[in-house]
Amino acid sequence: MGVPQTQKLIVSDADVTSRCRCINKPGSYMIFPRANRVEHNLPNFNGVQAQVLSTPQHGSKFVEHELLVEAGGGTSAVRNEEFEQFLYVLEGEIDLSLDGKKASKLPQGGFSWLPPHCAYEFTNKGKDRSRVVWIRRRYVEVAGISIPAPIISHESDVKGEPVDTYIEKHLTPYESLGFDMGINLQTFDPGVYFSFVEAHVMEHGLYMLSGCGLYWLNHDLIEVQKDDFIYMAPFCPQFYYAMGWEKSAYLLYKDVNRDYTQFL
Ligand code: UGY
Ligand code: MN
Repeated sequence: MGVPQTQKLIVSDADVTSRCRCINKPGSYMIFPRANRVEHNLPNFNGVQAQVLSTPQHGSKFVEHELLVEAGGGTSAVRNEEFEQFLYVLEGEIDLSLDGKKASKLPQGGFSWLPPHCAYEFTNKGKDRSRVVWIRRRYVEVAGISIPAPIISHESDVKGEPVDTYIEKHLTPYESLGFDMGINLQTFDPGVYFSFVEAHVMEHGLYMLSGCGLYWLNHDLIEVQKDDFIYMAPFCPQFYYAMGWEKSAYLLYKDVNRDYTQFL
């Protein structure tokens, strides 16, 4: 009996798995390159394909997507959710409107933080597809601390400060205790590395914006590059070495400014 056609295909393609860079170590970390993602549709969007990057199914206390928004695509109705949200334009542009007001154009590098129950809608009015990182979590309210107002801005309007061995921009100004969602844009010169191995309760959703490097996670050393997503679980030991010939940069979610009693 001959080898079934499907099996022949698998054998001739066998080397694909040896080149796979996707790693999933639940409770520790996940490396999720674009090449391995599978898209699906979401309710209340038109012309949008969603890549799910992180959800509570594998342990994160936040939900992160990459949205692929076709020209003319976007939300199909006003969204008003109980979650706080962060949007960052990786490529292309979106027109974002809050509370039915005039839309603001968010080009590549544009971002928005929205408090819970902030009504919003967006459309891609450009000619090309846009790619948007979308992070949501449940806001932890604290008596006596007011919930911040929405932010719409661009990363070039945020001042970078030297932190450890690299430059950090706080896209959410989490020096203010009203923010429990920290969003950093961290930029590294080639050859720069952390001054110490970090281990902390805060979990991370990390999106590589440019360049490449080596991430050391829980004693594994892994090559990472532009467009990779990385999840780091609470207390995962972490260390980054920037490599290559250009600066590398990533967008980093971390939970901040709360005492974790919400999980008791
Ligand atoms: O702020 C942080 O936790 C950050 N330095 N971690 C990281 O880049 N892996
Ligand atoms: Mn960290």
